[in-house]
Amino acid sequence: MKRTLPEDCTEIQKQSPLASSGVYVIQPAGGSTRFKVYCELRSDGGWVVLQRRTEGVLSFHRGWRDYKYGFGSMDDDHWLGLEKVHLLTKEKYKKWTLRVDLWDHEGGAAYAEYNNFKIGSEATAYRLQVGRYSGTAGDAIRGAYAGIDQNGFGFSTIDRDNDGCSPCIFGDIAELECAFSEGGGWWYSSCGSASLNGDWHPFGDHIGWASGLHWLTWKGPAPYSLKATRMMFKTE
Ligand SMILES: [Ca+2]
Repeated sequence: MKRTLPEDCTEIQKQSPLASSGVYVIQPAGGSTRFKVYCELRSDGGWVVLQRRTEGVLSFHRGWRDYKYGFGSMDDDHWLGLEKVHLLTKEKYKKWTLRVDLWDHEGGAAYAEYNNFKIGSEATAYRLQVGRYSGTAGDAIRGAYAGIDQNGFGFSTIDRDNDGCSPCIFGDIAELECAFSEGGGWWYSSCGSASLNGDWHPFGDHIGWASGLHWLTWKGPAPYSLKATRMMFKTE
């Protein structure tokens, strides 16, 4: 008999309620692709980790291919890969919640959750879709002011520009590519208020960098680079 793999981290938790967080192999519904994910198994569900930052050793200053397929190691800092998130969230019969956890350098923490989370195919530049916001960090994806909504935007990297700036004007600065100034890859929309894949900065050197880990509806307006971040998603 062919062994069937769990479709996601929620199913792992359902099959083994005592299972602990760690690296598991899953196979998204309706496909034959299987891959490793880090499952954060908690009382509020089984979460697939998309992104984790805790230090500066692993560079996030990378191109399209790395953001597509993922990089880093699953049980440490990493980026799961947009193609895998697409394969999981394209399933018609499931709905997903995205959770973003943020930690500052002073011992504080905040989070943002979005229902109806989905990532489009590569043909849409892995377009971001999020629904209703809830949480304590503010809705930085929709932005601290109008015109910078990242919901519905494609992904940009240093070698793939989908940021809507041609150029964008910020004061006396003309910005052509958000991925160059803010770093890493993100669903930049006229750059915007959220950017968690830039350069990691240690305590004491964490204020003022355009390239830092930003969630400006929680820490702003002066660019504050967060100590740690985690993005993860689970079925609703
Ligand atoms: Ca541009």
